[in-house]
Amino acid sequence: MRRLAPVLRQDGADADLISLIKTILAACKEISFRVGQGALSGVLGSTLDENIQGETQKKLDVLANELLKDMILESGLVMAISSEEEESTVAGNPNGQFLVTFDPLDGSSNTDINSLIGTIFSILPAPAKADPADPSIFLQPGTAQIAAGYVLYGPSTMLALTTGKGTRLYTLDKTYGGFLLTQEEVAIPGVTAEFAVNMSNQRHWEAPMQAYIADLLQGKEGPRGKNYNMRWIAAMVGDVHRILCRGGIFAYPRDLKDPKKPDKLRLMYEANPIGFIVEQAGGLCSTGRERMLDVAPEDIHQRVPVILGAKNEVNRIVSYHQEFDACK
Ligand code: FDP
Repeated sequence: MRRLAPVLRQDGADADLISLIKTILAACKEISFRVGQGALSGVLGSTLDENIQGETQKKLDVLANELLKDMILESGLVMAISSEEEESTVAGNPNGQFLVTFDPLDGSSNTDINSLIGTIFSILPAPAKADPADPSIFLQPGTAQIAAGYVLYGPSTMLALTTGKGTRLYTLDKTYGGFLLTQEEVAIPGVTAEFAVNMSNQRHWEAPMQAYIADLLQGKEGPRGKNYNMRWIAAMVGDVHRILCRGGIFAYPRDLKDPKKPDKLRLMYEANPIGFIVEQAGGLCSTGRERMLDVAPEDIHQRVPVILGAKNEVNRIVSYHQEFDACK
């Protein structure tokens, strides 16, 4: 089985990029170890604090954030980092070539139930001669990403990674201590009969999403003429991983439950890296109205609607949005 570095070299990654990816993964291996120890590691449960998003921080969120932040900044390879758990960006080496934005622990409400969680990261180019303390250096569209990945902490610890040459899956070999290539090329089938969405929000969605899901739920007797199955892990990394492994679609659409917060997922460290991984695996990622990787970011913590996975289904959801918008 092949190790990570030779695969990255074959894909044209230079030594600094490989070194940065290995640094991120060193932090992830430590997170994986702590997660694996569960209650024995003393890091389950919540802190008394809220993060910038107003969400209660889990102890593991804080630990994962500190590990990633410290190790990435110590590498000297990055100009700045941006994290879900940090209000603003954190400056690094003014001469660093890269920026890294990450969600240290996605799906953290799953930590206390021994279920899937993961770390999502995105590597962007650092603009030349920029101020490392200026958060606007991160405001680049997803198309600018140099690499993106997630590490899934499940029964095995897995890495999905792209540098723009396809999406590859690696598995952490805990005896050797490194990630080994276990799937050379991920290909998401264009057609599916499986969807993942939080149905408890159904009544709050916009009309096109309501109409699309209503059609799926009618199954064989409805306009789609086949039965659909639903799966919901409630951690985006987990749901996306299933889609990379066996297809499907995932949506966290806009909902009107709280008009001040119509979208849930974060563009820079959730939707964009996952969108890059999904596109490189032959799928699509959209807001419903725009390709995710084309969205021009306005804020490092910006939220967006997310619809991703099987090409045909994402295209169909986009067409529901177009029809709806044309009639407005
Ligand atoms: P979490 O808040 O637990 O970190 O990142 C947001 C996320 O998880 C996604 O991973 C997941 O798909 C979604 O939120 C679940 O949120 P709801 O339970 O509010 O639907």
